[in-house]
Amino acid sequence: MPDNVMLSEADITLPLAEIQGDVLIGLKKNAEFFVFFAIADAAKFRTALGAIFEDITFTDQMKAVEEAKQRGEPVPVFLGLNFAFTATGLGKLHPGEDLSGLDPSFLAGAAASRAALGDVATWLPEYEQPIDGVFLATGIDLQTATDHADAVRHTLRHSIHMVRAEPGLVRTGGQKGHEHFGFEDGISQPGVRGLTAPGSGPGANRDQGLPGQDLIEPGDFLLGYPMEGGGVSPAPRPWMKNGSYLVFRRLNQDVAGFDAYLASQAPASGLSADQLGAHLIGRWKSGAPVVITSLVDDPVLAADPTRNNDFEFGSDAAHPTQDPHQQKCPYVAHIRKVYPREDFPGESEKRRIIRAGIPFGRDGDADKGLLFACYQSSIVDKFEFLQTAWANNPSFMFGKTSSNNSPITPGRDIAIGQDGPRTPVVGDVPQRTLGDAPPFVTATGAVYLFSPSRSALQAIVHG
Ligand code: N7H
Repeated sequence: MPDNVMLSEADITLPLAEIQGDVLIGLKKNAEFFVFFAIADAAKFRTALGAIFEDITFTDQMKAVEEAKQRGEPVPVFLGLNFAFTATGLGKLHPGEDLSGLDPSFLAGAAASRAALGDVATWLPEYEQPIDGVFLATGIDLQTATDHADAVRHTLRHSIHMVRAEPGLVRTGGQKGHEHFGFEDGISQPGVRGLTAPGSGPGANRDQGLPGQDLIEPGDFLLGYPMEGGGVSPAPRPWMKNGSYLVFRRLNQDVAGFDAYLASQAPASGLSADQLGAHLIGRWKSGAPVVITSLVDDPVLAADPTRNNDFEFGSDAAHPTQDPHQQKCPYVAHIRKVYPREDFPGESEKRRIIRAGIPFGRDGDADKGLLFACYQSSIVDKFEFLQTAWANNPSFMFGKTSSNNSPITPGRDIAIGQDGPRTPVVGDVPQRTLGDAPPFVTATGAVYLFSPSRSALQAIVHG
């Protein structure tokens, strides 16, 4: 999350100590283990959870860490720990409780959505096994995170079977913060009303945090709160309030294939391979948005949080960045597909997720990619909608034209789109349809989980 998560005490409306630390702010990690497990003995699990309860990280702690960073103080070294459970896990921990009313895709489990999402790759065998929960254990480096995860596993050892441990690690060699294709990640996250400080000072937009960072209702991420567009996110039982759904996807990245595609399609696109890569993602590798700087990278802009997210694509005539005919950023660009901003006013805001992933694998490894993680109040209406209705849909964004009035059919998202041919369309006049790209990102495992509040975790401990 951008560096402006600081509020005066009077502004705080969310019970931050109730919300697990990864949900809204993220555990701010260099290394993170996702340790998936099956619960072998629920009674022993309650006892073990009680024994490590004080180690679980909540949002008030993460906010204190953020504030220390903003004051320029050294960030205290801390070990992040969060828990989340699948529907089967909640069933074991809340025997007899009616879970109906929870998100249908959560209840069905991630495997049930594979065909609808267009997933074709084989999952690692562990993800075909029953999984009841995950703990996230973070640290300042891989060794610290490993020791931390081992200590938690030791505490839980008589109550769980470990199914799979996924080590995530930020990249090294000057690539910290960049995902494996080489692009800076984690720049744009939604602001959250009740947590993110609204813009202040003359001319500041009080509906944004940092410039361009729209403040979104908390109910889009947490159960039991008002949502964008009206209504309250359903928390069918009182203990579900302040919880959030966690979508985990182990996404392999074919970096060589992605680079080869850019090199092969550059001539037809009228751009260099670097420019084409930036146009298909929507940002340069530095993070600078192409709608602001279309043909040359601007690392100074990229590094400035007051400017690197301050853009719109479409209909907001008052905004200096306008691009109705994809002269600067194609409609197929990953960030324009999954967050079309003012291309789709009113709807874009309802589809926000909070991303909390981390790369896995090292640069030379064949098996590498992103441990994609995102939080939301509805898996159906957020992650699954983004993947199927927008990223996988070649016609989205709908109804757009070139400046000579010919319709634009953008194509599937080149980063994550699947479920059919991917022939991205770039440029205005002439529009250029590029060659079919195989999916460079494939899911080799996925789990849908629920991240409970502090009270809900306490209730698990007390049975
Ligand atoms: Fe994406 N990439 O490098 O290609 N993503 N993403 N993502 N993504 C973003 O602005 C990437 C994935 C979103 O607010 C950036 O923080 C890769 C899934 C959303 O303007 C980059 C993978 C989904 C945003 C990447 C991947 C999303 C976003 C720009 C998989 C949801 C914010 C950095 C391996 C279905 C858009 C930034 C905004 C940004 C990449 C997965 C969604 C560089 C490699 C599965 C909502």
